[in-house]
Amino acid sequence: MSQKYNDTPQNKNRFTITAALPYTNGPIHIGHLAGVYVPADIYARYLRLKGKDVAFICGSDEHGAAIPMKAKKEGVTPQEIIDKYNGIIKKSFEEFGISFDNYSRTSAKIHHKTASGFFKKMYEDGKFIEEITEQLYDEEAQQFLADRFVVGTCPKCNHDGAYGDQCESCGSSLNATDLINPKSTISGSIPVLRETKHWFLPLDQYDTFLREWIIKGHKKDWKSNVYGQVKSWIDEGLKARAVTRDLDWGIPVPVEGAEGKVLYVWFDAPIGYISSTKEWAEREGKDWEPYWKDSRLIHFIGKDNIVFHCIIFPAMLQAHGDFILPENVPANEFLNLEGQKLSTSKNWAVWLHEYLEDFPEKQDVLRYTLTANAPENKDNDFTWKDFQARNNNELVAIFGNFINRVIVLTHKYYDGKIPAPNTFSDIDTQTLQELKKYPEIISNSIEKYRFREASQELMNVARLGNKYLADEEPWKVIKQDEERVKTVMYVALQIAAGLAVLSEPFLPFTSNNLKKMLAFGTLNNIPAWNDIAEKDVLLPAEHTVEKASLLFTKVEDEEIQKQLDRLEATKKANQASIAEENATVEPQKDTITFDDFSKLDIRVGTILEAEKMPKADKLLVLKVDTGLDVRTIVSGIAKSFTPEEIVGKQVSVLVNLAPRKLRGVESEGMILMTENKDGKLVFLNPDEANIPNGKTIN
Ligand code: B3M
Ligand code: ZN
Repeated sequence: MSQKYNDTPQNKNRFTITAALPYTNGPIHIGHLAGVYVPADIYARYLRLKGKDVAFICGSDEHGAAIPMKAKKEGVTPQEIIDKYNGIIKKSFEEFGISFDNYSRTSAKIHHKTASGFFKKMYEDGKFIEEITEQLYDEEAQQFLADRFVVGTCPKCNHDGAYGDQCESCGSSLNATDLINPKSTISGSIPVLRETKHWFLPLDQYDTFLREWIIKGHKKDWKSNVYGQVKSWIDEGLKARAVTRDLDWGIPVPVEGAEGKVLYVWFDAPIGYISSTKEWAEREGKDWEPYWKDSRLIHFIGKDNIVFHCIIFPAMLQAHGDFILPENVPANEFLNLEGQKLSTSKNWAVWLHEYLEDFPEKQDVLRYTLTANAPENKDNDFTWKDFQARNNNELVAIFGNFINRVIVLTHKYYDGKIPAPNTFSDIDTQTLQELKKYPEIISNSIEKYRFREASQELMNVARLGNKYLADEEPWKVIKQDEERVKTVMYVALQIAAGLAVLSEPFLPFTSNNLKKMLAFGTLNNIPAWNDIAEKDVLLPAEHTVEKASLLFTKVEDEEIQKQLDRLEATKKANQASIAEENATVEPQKDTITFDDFSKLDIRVGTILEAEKMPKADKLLVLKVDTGLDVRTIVSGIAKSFTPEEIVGKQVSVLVNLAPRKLRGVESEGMILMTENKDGKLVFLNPDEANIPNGKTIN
């Protein structure tokens, strides 16, 4: 049966842009900025310049298990934690020019009320399943375990550190009871199962809706990384998810018989977008409702949040019934730092508040570097060398250099007063025509969420100006033909004005400085985005510009070295602590010759069958296709794997080990294994490399 849904607003000019609400359990780093906030800000600023009606919404995510955990670690109250990090995060956003219309907090009254109301409506409309189920319970800590309170092996990808609600390695959303070998992160103990009542969102009932909306609908224009993930989750089959938790930190479940229970953080957090919109509208004397009922809703997030924004929140919105669905969710991949995954716990990050201590006034340089190198379609790497190169070779040498030459010469020749042009040459006309194309070129990229491309097109505007000056050489021509120079400087100044406007979404501080230098404030008609294509004159003759000041300054090698040294020190500190952890590593065995080694015949094989050895709790009897034959191998892995989960797996097999009888079954080889941190066995398998059975390993 087809289901009605609403993702096509009447009003095409109203936009509700949300950026993921950061957890207030730590400050934010370049990965957050690159993945979510800079692209969202470019988009919002751009739309405002195009005259659209924009609500750019964010706020702190102050619930969830991570907050009380952090509080415990620091020996303070959860309230102190959220106040501290909300302050730091909010300040970082302001300092980097992220132009939210509103930055709220999920601890705000208005949010508690909105989220409670949302739950209540769904509850009253019978959208939840109320069920007593067995959940993981930590007997030592006397607490139910979900989300970050429990880790274990991901049932989908085998990653060891999966959390009770999500595996950060493969992105799957999980129920805590799905985890293999769960362990409490509070006490380290193995949880038991205990009964408790919860409210579940039956996601399986939204299968048809999600298929129609995302798969049959027009969502093929979503980024392929987003669409692909979502489609495969839907195809795998969705399960009901508990939207309440046994926890004392969060929004109380607003129904009777729910004492001691709160809303699951991923239930309340996205509703935070609505609460934040309400808070903003109230302050501005506006009506919030059109922004959630007749508006183009765009969610900017990182890839680990895709399932929540493309499946769970839309299912909630659909169940609630009053609201519009997102038009797009342009999630980014992850940013690495100098080749390694950013990590808060390993302090492998560039923290925004620290960056500004070393590079005050260079907010735009970071914004630009992160945009030019954004992890749009694949994970990407931030390196300090690239940062230096982007600054010195592009911002200083192209953008800054062009503007500086224009302003300095305008003062040198005309005391800052723009000269009236004479007849335009072909080059002049072509150059001015070229400039006119850029608003559309840049718009096209931004509207497709291709911010890297857009930032390069912006730089091409500066390149256009630079090339024009280099070709026309006003500093030489001035000696022979003063009249010609007037025209050249006039044309160059039009390009400078274009740059001032077009750079605003990307480089807001620079754009502002440049507008001041060009004395935009004293113009009768301040150029707008569309004017660059539509008007012949952006800066009229006789208009006086201010004195030149440098828009960008060089980043020296020593400054970069300082950052690299700092990271090197972090690496050393991390290695030292790993060495400590691994102090029990077995010593190396005696040296063997190559001939000794080459006696081992190790091959790739596939496990065809597996069953438990009767009356032996450690042993599995396997049938393995070695490429040479199908043989029986007895393996002591029953504690780490069930027979079902290993059938079909490719493994490394030592095939020429002398056969040996184990409990009466002859074993004709050995599967190579190792142990992970938690003592679980893992295969040394060629994993997904799709190698033919029988290939030798050497
Ligand atoms: N706080 C998760 C994150 O920072 C989460 C986003 C909420 S958006 C509604 O990854
Ligand atoms: Zn996983």
